[in-house]
Amino acid sequence: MKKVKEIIDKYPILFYFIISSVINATLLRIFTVKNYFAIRPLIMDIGIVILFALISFLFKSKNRKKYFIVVSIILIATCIINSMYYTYYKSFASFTMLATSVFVIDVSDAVVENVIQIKDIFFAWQFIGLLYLFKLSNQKQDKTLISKIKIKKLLIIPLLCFVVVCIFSSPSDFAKLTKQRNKKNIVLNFGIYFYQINDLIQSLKPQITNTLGHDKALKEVRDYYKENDNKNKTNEYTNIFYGKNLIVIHAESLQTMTINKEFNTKEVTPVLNKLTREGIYFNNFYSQVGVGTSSDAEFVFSTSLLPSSSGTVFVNYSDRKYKSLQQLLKDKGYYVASMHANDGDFWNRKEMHNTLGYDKLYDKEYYNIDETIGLGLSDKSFFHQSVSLIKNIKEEQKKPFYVNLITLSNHTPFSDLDKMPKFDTSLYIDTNSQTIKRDYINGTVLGNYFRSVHYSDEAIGEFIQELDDNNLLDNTVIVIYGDHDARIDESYYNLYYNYDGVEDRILNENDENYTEFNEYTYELNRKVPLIIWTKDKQYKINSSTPMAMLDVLPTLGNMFGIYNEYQLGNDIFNKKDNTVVFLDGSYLTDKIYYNSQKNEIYSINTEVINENYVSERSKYADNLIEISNKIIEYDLIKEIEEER
Ligand code: GP9
Ligand code: MN
Repeated sequence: MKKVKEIIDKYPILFYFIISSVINATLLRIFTVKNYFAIRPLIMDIGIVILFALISFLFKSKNRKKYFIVVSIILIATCIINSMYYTYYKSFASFTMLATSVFVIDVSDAVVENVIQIKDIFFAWQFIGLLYLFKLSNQKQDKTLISKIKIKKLLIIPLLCFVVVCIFSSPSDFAKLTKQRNKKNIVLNFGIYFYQINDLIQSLKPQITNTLGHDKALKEVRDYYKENDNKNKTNEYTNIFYGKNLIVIHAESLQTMTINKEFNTKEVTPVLNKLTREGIYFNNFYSQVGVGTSSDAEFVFSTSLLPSSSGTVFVNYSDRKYKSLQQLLKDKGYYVASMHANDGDFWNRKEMHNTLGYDKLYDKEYYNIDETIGLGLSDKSFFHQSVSLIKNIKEEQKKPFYVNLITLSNHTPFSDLDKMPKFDTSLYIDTNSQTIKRDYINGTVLGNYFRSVHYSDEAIGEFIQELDDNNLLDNTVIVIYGDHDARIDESYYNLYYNYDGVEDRILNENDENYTEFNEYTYELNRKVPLIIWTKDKQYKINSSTPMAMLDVLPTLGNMFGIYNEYQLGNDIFNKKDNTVVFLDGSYLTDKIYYNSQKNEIYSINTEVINENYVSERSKYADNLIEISNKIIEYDLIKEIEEER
């Protein structure tokens, strides 16, 4: 203790720097991955911070101050950025995402409200303390220098920390370090500072690695497609929509939990509910998006490949060759257009829609922005103006068309509610003498979300009606998918599921009617609807098979008589035991949800599964992600096509 006190007295700034940096790193883990008492990342944090502190002695004493200021700013920024990033993406920031972050900043107006929280700013306390110590030390100038020999000796401390962490880590923990998708896992095991340093090293590696890497990748991808050729597999849905027009609605942030949901006997989505009853409805459908959110959803839908694990395909890999739904229908003689009333450069759509094979992108320039909601033109006005555009396409092109419409109004933070119809999510309790009104979720983010979805549903209803009025519904198939979940914080769901209106309190696990809503149920609740509907025929099919965005092109393609030999998904009507693979290697089947970051299983039903079941599917998930990344990174579709 005496020795420690001596060190504190002699090097107060150094000591403060170490302690405060470790506290911030711990807080970051508590705020994000919530591992409160993990020893391993703590030792790693200590090791790294001591190493940084020792480096300060390489500077002359007058420069040491500047050194601490710069390093502290970097470490604090690491915590603040990652804390905010986690709130929105439930993942950690990466240098490879720098290009993508421009678009995240673009939607910042919408995001700020939900993302920046007091806790993020809180990390800056470290800096204030540092400045205060500097002020004190100005009075008694700190001129202490340590000899280089002593520094070398002191290096044993961080070294020892690293050795201890290594001893208590498994080989697989290290194997994960080179893969960008294991972010949570790396922070859980090694702490935030190590994560960010590792991320920097990984992102500095050249994008196109050596020839050997390329050749290996090409062989693996070729072999994969040889083993997974489903070309001649047909089923009762083959060609049912052959030659018909296709209108796809990319519904912003639409989650399945809104379907068939009622508040005070009023349906949230009466239009969609009707479509799900009449058409082909997939009620267990998941979007697979990374940081490219909307654009990733579009990419997976169009190509049946997964989003890239490093960067965003729309932004970083728009120059690659892809086989897409757009291209395949164009080959069949379709006119293919996309419509979105936002800036055409957003998510690099102008370029990427061209790459995907769209004939034309009707962006903001083509619309009269006469009513705005949230990010831009309201869905109702957007759909209304789009009907005229579709009508023109039909008249001018004189061929079948595929039109893709990307909505905007239901984007977080679900603002401008006054421009939407009223939708009351309060609770009314009837007692003998009176009716008591409870606010319940009304006015919360979740309540606002339901109201915003109600508006979107109404907009879709008006759109379909207008299409019908203009004879655009005959011989046309409508596909609607939610692009990703609405990213509503878990805390709102507890109120939603466990509110007792009579007693005006939230139930807890000791209460009889308590519904457990944990991180796994949250993940499963992120599912989005997929509806295929045509006025021409009522199919009345309701599928509960686990299905992913990856499976849309194979499934829909079969109905339209097209096949993508580079698809990684499955025609869901040929595959009953489907596995939904998420970008971090987690997956879902009809029996389990497997969390790859925590290596934990959440049972979906009571069926007992063996270890083989888990390991086989883990291998399948890892392989699928690898194959997809290699195709994109090395531009392998182009190469394989050229060989033919
Ligand atoms: C922007 C819109 C929203 O044009 O598609 O994108 P998101 O923030 O959902 O990725
Ligand atoms: Mn979106």
